[in-house]
Order: sequence, then structure tokens, then C-alpha cells
Amino acid sequence: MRIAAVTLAALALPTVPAAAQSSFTVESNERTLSATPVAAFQEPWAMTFLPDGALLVTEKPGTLQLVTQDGEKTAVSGVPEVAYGGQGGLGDVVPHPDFVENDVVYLSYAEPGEGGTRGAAVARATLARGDGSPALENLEVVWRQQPKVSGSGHYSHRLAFAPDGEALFITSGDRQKQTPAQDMQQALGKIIRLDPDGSVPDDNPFQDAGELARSFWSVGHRNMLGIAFDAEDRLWAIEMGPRGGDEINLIEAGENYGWPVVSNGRNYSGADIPDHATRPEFAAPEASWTPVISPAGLVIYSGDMFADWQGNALTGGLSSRALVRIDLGEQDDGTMAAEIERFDMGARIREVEQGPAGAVWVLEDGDGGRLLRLTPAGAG
Ligand SMILES: [Ca+2]
Ligand SMILES: [Ca+2]
Repeated sequence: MRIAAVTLAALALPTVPAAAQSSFTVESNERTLSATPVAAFQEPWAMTFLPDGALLVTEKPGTLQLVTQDGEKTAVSGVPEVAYGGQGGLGDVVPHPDFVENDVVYLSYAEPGEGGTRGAAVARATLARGDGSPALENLEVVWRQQPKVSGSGHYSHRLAFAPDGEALFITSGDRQKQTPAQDMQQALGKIIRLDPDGSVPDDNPFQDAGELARSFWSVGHRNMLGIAFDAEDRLWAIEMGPRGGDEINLIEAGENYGWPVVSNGRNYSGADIPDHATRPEFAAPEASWTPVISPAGLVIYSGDMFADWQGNALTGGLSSRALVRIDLGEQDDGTMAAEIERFDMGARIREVEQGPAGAVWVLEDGDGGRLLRLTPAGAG
């Protein structure tokens, strides 16, 4: 008991950042950015800015960190137990649209089931910060991925609120089982739309395909590690393909995005999968990548610091060790997206956010992954 008490006390103490690491530069083929290390984490997975400029950063093994813009970290108590392993653990974090009034945040995580099965879950809780020992209170699970299955991959479990704050969108990956993405009796390989309290809206598109399907917004997805609304209220999701065929999709209610029937990539076995163009009944990606970038994190930029990026999507690249900028306007080929710039980050990038004053913040992947603030080189 005494050891546990000491551990809790240590967790609650702010961790003063080590001597600030010096900035370095990262480059695309057209510009140079200054990258300032702010803090380092144990397998960071996602982050979000709170309205006052503080950050919440998730660490996959199960720790939620409250972080100042100077990199001072304090672990938040009250995080649910997570099924850590493979791609699973603590996942995304987003504030409720009315966070200023209610201090509510939403978290996703992998949770264990019976017989070694696992599934993603989403919970909401009040973030109490008053006394310097931040805690999640009144935690309530609002969604569970059904069914729980074996394995520990492709949870997806990325979160986004509709711009009006009236709906929560959850990416629910195919759990590496593939065919459930086309099965209306399983929530795998779907984008889910719920009321903020977890109830199912009666204007979701699949009202007559079974009780579970009433929660689906779109189907036929693989592993979506980014979801975001743009300034025109369009919903975008970015999805890892197999060997080739990463996708960014414009998400419409009731659409089928084709996985695993079609993909612009091929299976890891080398077996071909028919391309999207062969089956026009499935919604085709607005852009796809072969070789893959392994996209992780998605934000639509709206700041002033990089004024010419407004309306562009930014995604992190894992295998590509990159920050990728994507134009979301009509392209010559009739699609609505195209990569326009790629920064060599020299590390797998797990997450990207727009921070105060329009700086771009990214999280490196893995143990010791750094939080970096990106600004124009020479702008200080
Ligand atoms: Ca985020
Ligand atoms: Ca697809």
C-alpha cells in the first residue's frame, strides 16, 4: 500500500522538462521549418489542445498526460484500464465541444473481453484540474466496438465531433479481419455516429439493417487513423491500405468505401485486390498512396502562421517518417484531394495538431517519442 501511495504521489508531481533540447530544421522540397522539441513521452499516440492552450497527450501503455506549452507534464489519474499490446492501448482524446462550460473529455482505448478477445471502447469523463492533481471523474463508457475479437490490430478508434457539437464520430477499424467491414451485423470497418451521450441518432443512414447498423455512418473501411471536419463541414478520414493503397476519403452518410472487396493496394501475401476503378458502386478515395505513407493523425489547417496552408489537410506518416500536406480542392483528375508537400521528419510521426498561433505540433511515434512544435524557419 505504501509503495502504491508513493507511486501515485510521484505521478501527480509535475515533471520539469529536461534542459530544453535545441531546435533543428526539417525540410520539404520547397521550404524549411524549425522544429522545437517540447517534451518526450512513452509511446505517445494522440493529443489535443484544450481551449486554454494546455495539451492532453495519450501514451499507449495507458497514461494520459496534461502538458503545458512549455512541456511540463502531469499524469491524469482515473484513466480506465487499457488492453496494452500490439496496436492497442490508450488511444485518442478530444474535448467536448462545450469543454469551457463542462470540462468533459472523450477517450478511446482498447479493452479486454472474454477468452483473450479485445475491442475498442470510448468513454467520457470530467477533467478536474483544480488542485494540481488532475483527475478524470464520473467516467462513463459511451461506446464499445462489437464484436470483440482476437488480435490487437486495427482498432482505429479515432474521434471527431461534428462542428455543431451534436454528434460524435468514431472510426472503428476492421481489426485485421477484413470481411467484417462489409458485414452489417458487425461494427468493424465502419465509421460510427453517436449522440454525445452515446445514444444512437435516429437520422443515421442504416436504420433498417439491424440494431447495430443503426450506429453506422459509413462502411467498408480498413484502418482509419485520422478523422476531421473541414471549414465547409465536410468529413474526411484517412485510412491505411494494405501493401499500397493508403486512402483519404470524403465521408458521406450511407456510403460504402469498398474494403476488402476493392483497394488500390494489394494484400501482404502479394495477392492482388481489384482496384477501386473496377467497382464504381464503391466510393473511391479522393487520393491514394502507393507506396504507402502510413497516415496517422489528421487535422485541417486553419491558422495564420502558414497562411497558404489554410484548408489543407496535414497527416503524420509512420513508415514514410513524414509530415504530409494535402490539398482538399478539386483536382484535374476529378478527385478532391492530392498530396502537395512532404516534410522529411526523420522519425515516424504518430499525430498532428494545430496549436496556438497556428504553429503545427506533431508527436513522434514510439518510446521516447517527442512532441515537436513546427514554425517557419527563422521566425523564432
Ligand atoms: Ca488530436
Ligand atoms: Ca476504399
